[in-house]
Amino acid sequence: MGYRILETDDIPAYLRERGHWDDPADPRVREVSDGNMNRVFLATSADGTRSLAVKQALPWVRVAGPSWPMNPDRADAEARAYEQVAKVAPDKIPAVHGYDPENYALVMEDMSDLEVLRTLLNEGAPYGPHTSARIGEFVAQFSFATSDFGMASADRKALIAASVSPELCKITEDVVLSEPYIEHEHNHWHEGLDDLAARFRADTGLRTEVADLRHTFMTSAQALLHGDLHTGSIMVGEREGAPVVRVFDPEFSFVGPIGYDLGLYWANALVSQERARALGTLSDHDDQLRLSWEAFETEFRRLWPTRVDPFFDDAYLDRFLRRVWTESLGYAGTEIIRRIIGFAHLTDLTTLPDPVPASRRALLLGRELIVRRAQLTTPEHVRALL
Ligand code: SR1
Ligand code: MG
Repeated sequence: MGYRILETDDIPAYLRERGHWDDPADPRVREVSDGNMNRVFLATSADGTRSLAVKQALPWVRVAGPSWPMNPDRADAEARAYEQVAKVAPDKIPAVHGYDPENYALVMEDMSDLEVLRTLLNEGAPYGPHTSARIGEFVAQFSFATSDFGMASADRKALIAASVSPELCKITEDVVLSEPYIEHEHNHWHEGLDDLAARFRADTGLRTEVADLRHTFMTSAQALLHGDLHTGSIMVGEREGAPVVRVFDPEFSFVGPIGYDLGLYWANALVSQERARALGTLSDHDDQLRLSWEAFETEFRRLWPTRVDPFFDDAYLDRFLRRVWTESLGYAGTEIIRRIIGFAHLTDLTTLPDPVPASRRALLLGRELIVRRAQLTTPEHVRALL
């Protein structure tokens, strides 16, 4: 039949065709698309006991429309990432019931009983003790398993080849890792930031550091990444009295530098902290970088003895983790900056009564993280910057 773009009314028949719905009554369907790229529908039985999510990649960037075409095969990358995570951290992603490569559509667990982490934080909620630790573990488990420490060399080469994702990587290379530092039509910012935006574009030292991070992003095939691990890609809540943390939306997945995943999480946590500071609602924000890094490092070290290639010795592990830490800081800086003077801004800041003071602080922090990443060797050093 070929690729067809699903509308709300198509979902009941689609779910039946794909063998996901055999109740006599059709589900009720509503579109809940929220991210920049795709459409998401929730299909629920009349009595509310059964519910599924259908996510489809459109042949364009959803928020831009057909004027920004985008290959829908990014859904293949998402399905592949879920498949890999399911082997090592199934408790940290939604259950995937099926992938339809012809229509670039995933049928997944409905997580609407959980909340998007960014939404909760924006409402003033604290992180609590579990969220950042689970995220650090997630990155460690996923990245170790898909690195040369967790996979045999030939299998890794096959994974790298299968996971090449030129269009989505190009988005990141452009909107995160170059456009904010040049004149570009995608860039926009609050007029109160005119001077800083101009200063960043003229800052050749900053630009060279971003070029270094960009080149690392393009060439460092450390592990399969989520690729867009911001707080809008994380859901949190409680089920049967236990905390639940689920990472979703890995469509930007490819084999790249592990620090890109940690860095995106840190950037979004730091921006959220600036929001809380502006509103006087600071709680446990200050500790999230440390909690996620310590959980990442602890889990990576726990997995280290299982490595497939013992030539990588313990001293190399220390060196490797140091590199991941430093690159994570740099990527955190680039993510903060692009979210304020580039494309795709964050509601954390845009919904503040006056976004300018918090945005200025965040921009300057982002710059420090990039240019001083080699000197900032502990979470305490980063805390001191704040
Ligand atoms: C054109 S897409 C802009 C951003 O949305 C996604 O969530 C990624 O963060 C991307 O950079
Ligand atoms: Mg997304």
